[in-house]
Amino acid sequence: MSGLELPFFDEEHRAFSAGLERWLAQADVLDDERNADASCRAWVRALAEAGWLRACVPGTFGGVRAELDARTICLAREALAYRSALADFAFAMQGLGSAPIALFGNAELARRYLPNVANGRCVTAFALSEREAGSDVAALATRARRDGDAYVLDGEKTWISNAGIADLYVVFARTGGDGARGLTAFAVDAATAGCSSGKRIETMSPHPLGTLRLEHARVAASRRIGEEGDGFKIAMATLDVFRSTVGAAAVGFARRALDESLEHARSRRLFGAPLAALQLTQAAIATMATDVDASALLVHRAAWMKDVRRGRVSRESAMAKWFATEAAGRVCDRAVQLFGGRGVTRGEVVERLYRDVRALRIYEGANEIQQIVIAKQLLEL
Ligand code: COS
Repeated sequence: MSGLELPFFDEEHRAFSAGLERWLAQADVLDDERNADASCRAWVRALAEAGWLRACVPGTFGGVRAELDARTICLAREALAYRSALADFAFAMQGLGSAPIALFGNAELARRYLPNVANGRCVTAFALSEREAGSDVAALATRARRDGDAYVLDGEKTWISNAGIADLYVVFARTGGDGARGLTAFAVDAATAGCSSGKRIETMSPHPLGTLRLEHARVAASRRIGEEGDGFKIAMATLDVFRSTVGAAAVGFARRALDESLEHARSRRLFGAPLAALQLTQAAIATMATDVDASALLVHRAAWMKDVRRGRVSRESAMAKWFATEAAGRVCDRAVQLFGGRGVTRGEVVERLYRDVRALRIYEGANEIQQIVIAKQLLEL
C-alpha cells in the first residue's frame, strides 16, 4: 500500500502489509454477499489459519505485537477492504469485539478469550447500540442487576454486527443511574441462557447483522469488564482505536475504486481516443487520488498517535474516520460515473464498492458525531 514508506511505519509494519497482500493474491475463500454468514465464517477461518487475526490481540495472547497496534490493524483493513468487504468485516469484528477485554479485561477473561479470537474459534461482537441509543450511548436502557455473585441482564440491542454467528458478545448495560457513569461492560457467551439473537437486519452491503435479546441472562460477576460504571469510557476508548481503522477500510475501498478507474480510463475508448484523454476524466482521477492520499495521511497519523503517543486520540481518530469515509463515498461515486452504465450494473466491482462504503459514514459513530467529538475537544466543552 502506498504511504508505507512514511515514518509512521516500521519494518514490521511493512513486512506485515506485504505478506498480507501476497496472501490475499492467492487466497481462495468463499466470498459471496448473498451468503454473508457462511462467507464471514470462511474468512474468519482462513484469516486465522494464515495468522492474520493475530493482529487483533496483544502479544501475550498470540498477537503480532506486544500491545494492540492501531497501525497494524489499519494496514490489515486497507488491504482486506481492497479485496473484499466481508474479509474486512470479519477481521474488524474480531478486533472490535475483543478489544474491551484486551484493553480493560481481567487476566482470566483475557486468557480465556483472546487466544481463541486469534485462532478463529471465538467469533466476537460489540453489543452497544439500542433502538433509542445509537449516537447517544449514555441513554442506553439494557439493565444489569446485581444478584449475589452474578448480574442479571435484560434488554434488547440492535444493529449488532455478527449477531447470530458470534460466540462472544461484549454487552454494555446500565448498572447505575442515568447517564454515562451508570454503564458497565460484560463478556457474555452466546450460549448463556436468556441470550439470543433475534431479528436479522438486511443492508445494501450484506453482512451478519441483527438484534440481540437479553432476557434474565445471568452473567457471573467475574465476567464484568473493568469496574461498575466504567462501561462508557471502555466503549469510547475502544472506539478511539477502531474509528481510525474504519477510515483505513475506507482508504482500501477507495484505493480499489481508483485502481479500477485508472484501468478503465486507459482501456475504454470513446470519441476516437481513450477515456483517459478527456480532461474531465483527468480531473476526476486527480481528485480521487488526492482524496485517497489525504485520507490515508489522516488515518496513519491517528493510528501512529495511538501507538506512539498513547492516551486519548479522540480528535485525531474522529477526523480520520470522518474525512476518509466521506472521501471514499466521493471516490466510489466518481468511479461509478466514469464506468457509466457498467458502473450501476450488478456484478461490477465499482457498483459493489459504491454500496460497501456507504455504511462507513454511519457505523462506529455517525460522521455527525465525529464532528461533535472534534469540536468538543477544540472548544474544551
Ligand atoms: N476515552 C475515555 N473516556 C472518555 C472518552 C474516550 N474516548 N470520551 C469520553 N470519555 C469520558 C469523558 O471524559 C467523561 O468522563 P467524566 O464523566 O469522568 O468527565 C465521560 O466519558 C462522558 O463523556 P462526554 O460528556 O463527552 O459524553 P457524551 O454523553 O456527551 O457523549 C459522544 C459523547 C456523543 C461523543 C458519544 O456518546 C459518542 O461517541 N457517541 C457515538 C457512539 C457510537 O459510536 N455508536 C456506534 C456504536 S458502535 S457501531
